[in-house]
Amino acid sequence: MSIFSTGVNPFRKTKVVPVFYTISDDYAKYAAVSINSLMKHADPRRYYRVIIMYDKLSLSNRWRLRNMVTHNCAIEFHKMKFNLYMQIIMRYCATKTGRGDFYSMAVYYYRAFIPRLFSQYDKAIYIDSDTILLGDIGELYDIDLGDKVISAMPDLKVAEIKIFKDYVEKALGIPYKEYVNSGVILMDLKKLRKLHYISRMTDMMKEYDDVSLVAPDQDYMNLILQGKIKFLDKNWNLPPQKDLTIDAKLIHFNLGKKPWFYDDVDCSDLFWKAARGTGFYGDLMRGKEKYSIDDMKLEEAKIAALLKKGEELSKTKKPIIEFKEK
Ligand SMILES: [Mn+2]
Repeated sequence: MSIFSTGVNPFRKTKVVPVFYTISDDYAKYAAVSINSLMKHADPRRYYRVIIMYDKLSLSNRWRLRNMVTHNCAIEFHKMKFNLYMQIIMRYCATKTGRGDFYSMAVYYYRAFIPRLFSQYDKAIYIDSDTILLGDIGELYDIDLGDKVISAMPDLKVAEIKIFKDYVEKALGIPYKEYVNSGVILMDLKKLRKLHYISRMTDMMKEYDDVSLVAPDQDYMNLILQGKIKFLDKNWNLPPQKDLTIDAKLIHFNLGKKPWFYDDVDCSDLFWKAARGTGFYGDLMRGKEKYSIDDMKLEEAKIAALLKKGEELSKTKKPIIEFKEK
């Protein structure tokens, strides 16, 4: 328990809902907005634990995040330790180009450590920082996984973009409707521990070290857990849109224009509303003002590079990655 941990005694409440975020300094402000929206929709009868996994997070960012604590929502920090698994991940990321720069790439893998590092929990939620809650996350936690290991939503970008669809089906050998997005995950940690999830992932990273995938962390998750995933209701991982129904629970600003940089993004009003009172509002405004044409071009180039990579890799006759059940 660090000095940043706080909140009421969890034993007085019947249900503790652990929610994990994985960030570095550049994403602290977006995570703060998501956490604020989570707290705004929290059920006063429940107790929540937001656990932030990080490697590089300044003291000032930790203080500002920690100050958001409420009577039934604790904020805790977990600094990633350098171990054998991390070593494999860092080495892997160092030689790849992809979804971000080197450090933010390693951050994508932290979620895979949750089962192993948090043995006190049998069930947990992971959510991306580019999200906004419109409903009580406790309801997501209550979903019964049955005999499945995780619950996640089939990836809409894959269904929508033909290159990604071909990539998933041909290069990974997964029917596109079964390929899920790793931005919102309900995890059965007991079952993931039994599967030795993190070792399976790092084993594959070692074996396929010479292949540069489109979304390696998410691809490996899908390969390892294929057939073990309960498909999550779409309301828990919705793309930004104009007409939201009463059932909308979570907006995910996935792989597209981010509301913190652009004006013409659906649901950006919800984002800025949730940004108020986080202690990061000024930072977010300044970030938006500073966002330049060059930044825009860089972002577009990154997406173009992903598409190009997907196109190249889907030319294969048989899947380039194969997961062997042990
Ligand atoms: Mn995301």
